[in-house]
Amino acid sequence: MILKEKIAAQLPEWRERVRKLVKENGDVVVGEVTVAQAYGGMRGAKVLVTDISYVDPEEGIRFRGYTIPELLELLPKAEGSNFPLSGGLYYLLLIGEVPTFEEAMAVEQEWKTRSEVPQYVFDVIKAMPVETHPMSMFSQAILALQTESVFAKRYQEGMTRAEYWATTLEDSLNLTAKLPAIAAFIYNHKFGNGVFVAPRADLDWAGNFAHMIGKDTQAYQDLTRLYFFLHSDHESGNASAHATHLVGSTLADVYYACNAGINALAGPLHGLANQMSLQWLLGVQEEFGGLPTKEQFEQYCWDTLNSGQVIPGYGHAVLRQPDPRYTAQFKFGQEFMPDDELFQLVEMAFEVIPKVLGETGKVKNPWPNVDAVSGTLQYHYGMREFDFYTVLFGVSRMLGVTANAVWARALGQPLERPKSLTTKMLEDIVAAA
Ligand code: CMX
Repeated sequence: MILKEKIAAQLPEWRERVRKLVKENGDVVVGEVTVAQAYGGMRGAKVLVTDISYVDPEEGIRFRGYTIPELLELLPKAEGSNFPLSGGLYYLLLIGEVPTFEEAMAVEQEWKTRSEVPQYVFDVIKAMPVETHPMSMFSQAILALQTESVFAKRYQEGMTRAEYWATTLEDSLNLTAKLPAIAAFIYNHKFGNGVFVAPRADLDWAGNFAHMIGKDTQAYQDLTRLYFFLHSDHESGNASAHATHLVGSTLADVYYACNAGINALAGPLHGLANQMSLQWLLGVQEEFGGLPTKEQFEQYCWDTLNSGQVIPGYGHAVLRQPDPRYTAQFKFGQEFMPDDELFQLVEMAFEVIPKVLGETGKVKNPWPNVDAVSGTLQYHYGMREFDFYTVLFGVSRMLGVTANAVWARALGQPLERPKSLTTKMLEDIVAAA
């Protein structure tokens, strides 16, 4: 298998690089931890390592050193499409090189051969009350698949440490291959007629998701390709990536680890913000019976802030410029739905909200994040079940976290175990300082 061979070839050099770095420079100080960080969600504490992506405050995400606009150019495209194959993205995340079309298709082919979802997974979903949140169904489905883990089976049989990463790669491919079909099943079961739609042999991983939920247009397939590309990874400190890494660090297999990541993504401060942003925009539209004037919109923003709420889709813990994931989706909207009134509201929001947030004097980043537009694009194509949006995010995010899981195993990243202090200890440290 192409991914296994390529990683195996890179491993000796990587292992030596990390071994040397830690052995010869293990005492070099990377950063300090302040009282505010200890009590403030570890914001900005430099304690994780990943080479798969990096978020620069000004520039946004780079996947393996490449920006989003660069990758939209460079990654191989699905047949008849201008948008990247997810298989090519996964290759890039795992191998660190932009693949050829053939290499991207080799990953797509790997996924196809592993894509069949066992019936018991669908039965688990069907056994849940129909009002269950789609994220809960998605989480349960991934957990149900744990019984398939090659890593767990081989661990029981006594595999050597050298085999950890390859069995984790097996699990990662087996799991990610099934995610579009699982997500589509949840969508059809909860919001459609409950019929299972088989994937098409001629379609790619992302395009097949669009097909399996009955949205067979080129435009929606392309939006899905873009969406699955943009949401895949955002370095290691975000909650879904970190939760996956933490659980994986116990040598729990990828299914357990990804289940934790999905549960983290289900929180409103993380993956759920996309639906809140759309709801807020629909509220504006309803209030004014369509597009407001800029003055009316500005007042609406102040009313939201004065009532103690945040403006969803704006602000970020790390970024200090418009999120390039927002910009890529914004461009998609400009090209494919310029006359959509809700999208025009998104455009107006970009002109009004940063100014308003700037005037509060406290918001560190007044610019839009990835969630400020993603729901609007889905809404345009008739995906109006807000509860489902985070599942889309989850399908994509699993590409990043599983790629990280493979490399964490390959480089022998150990059990994560930071240290906690008591409030009294912090007070004593402060007094002594
Ligand atoms: N609307 C109103 N107030 C905001 C704001 C926004 N969009 N963004 C930040 N602020 C406020 C904060 O609530 C904070 O106020 P207090 O001091 O009164 O508590 C102040 O500005 C400073 O916050 P910050 O340092 O700029 O931002 P944080 O790192 O604390 O928080 C985030 C980041 C994303 C939680 C915040 O900007 C926010 O709540 N945004 C709206 C929700 C959202 O879009 N979330 C999705 C983020 C993308 C993701 O990670 O998935």
